[in-house]
Amino acid sequence: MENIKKFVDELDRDLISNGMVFIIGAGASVASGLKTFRGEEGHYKDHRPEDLASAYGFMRDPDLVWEWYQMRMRKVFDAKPNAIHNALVDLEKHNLLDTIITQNVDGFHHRAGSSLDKIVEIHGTITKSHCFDNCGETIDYVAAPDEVPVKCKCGGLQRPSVVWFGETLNSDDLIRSQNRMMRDRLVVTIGTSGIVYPVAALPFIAKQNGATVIDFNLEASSISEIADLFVEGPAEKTFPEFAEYVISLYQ
Ligand code: BV8
Ligand code: ZN
Repeated sequence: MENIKKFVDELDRDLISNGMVFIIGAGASVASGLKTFRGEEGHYKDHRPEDLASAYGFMRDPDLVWEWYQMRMRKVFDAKPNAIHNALVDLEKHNLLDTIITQNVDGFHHRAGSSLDKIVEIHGTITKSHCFDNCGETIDYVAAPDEVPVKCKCGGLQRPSVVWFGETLNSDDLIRSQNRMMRDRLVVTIGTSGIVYPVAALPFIAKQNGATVIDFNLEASSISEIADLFVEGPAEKTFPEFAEYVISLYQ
């Protein structure tokens, strides 16, 4: 904690009062009981990402893919946001949060109380599905579907409203995120391995543009190597301490 306090004390105060930008990865939901993608316990342990999180994999085996999402939806709806999500809500309440760019599809930020207009679900959400053949039919879920694959009214199949590998991200989301990777910003990454593009490029763009980057992660990654401060440890412990200290200085 001392390293965090010293770093924050020496920061240009505008960086925080301008509103911080957060880039969130699967590690931020571990404390809620969700798995990461690439850890030893990770989702991708038994399958390649392309087999599960891709349109090709879905077309080849919609049952396998829907069973995977059904299992994840059950965990998401049974789980709840954790201290990281709650600390972000506090920072927003103190006008110290500009944007949450989350790669997570669990919807925890909104459930914790973050305002929708502050959240960019840049890889979509597991709480919705839409027609694989784009007939326009969509479904909002409050629980995991009992029957999978989920059939669509048009006779086709529904698919989870997430961004799969090989699919482009929503361009507005991407432009909005890239526009914040600027010198007048403090960019904070929490629990992401920095492997999946184009989101993985954001912290590097931030550094190139003169922004300040803090990385919260259990272990070093390509992001921690370029970060101005790397806070090693479980972010559900370290990040709330950071948020509390920042709020104590700026409230
Ligand atoms: C695209 C939604 C244009 C679905 C996901 C070769 C080189 C470069 C890029 C590519 C390439 N080949 C293909 C690509 C592009 C590809 C890509 O980046 N592949 C990677 C694997 C190399 N990207 C795409 O396809 C993207 N689209 O580029 O379109 C295009 C089109 C065609 C062809 C080429 C390009 C779309 C990417 C989006 C994919 N969808 N998810 C779903 O969730 O089911 S990605 C998936 O990974 C999740 O969204 C996840 O959030 C995301 C990133 O992973 P992380 O969040 O970082 O999670 P991870 O498990 O990796 O790491 C967890 C971290 O937490 C670890 O560092 C761990 O140490 C830490 N941690 C754990 N516990 C804690 C903790 N930290 C703190 N506290 C703890 N307690
Ligand atoms: Zn349909």
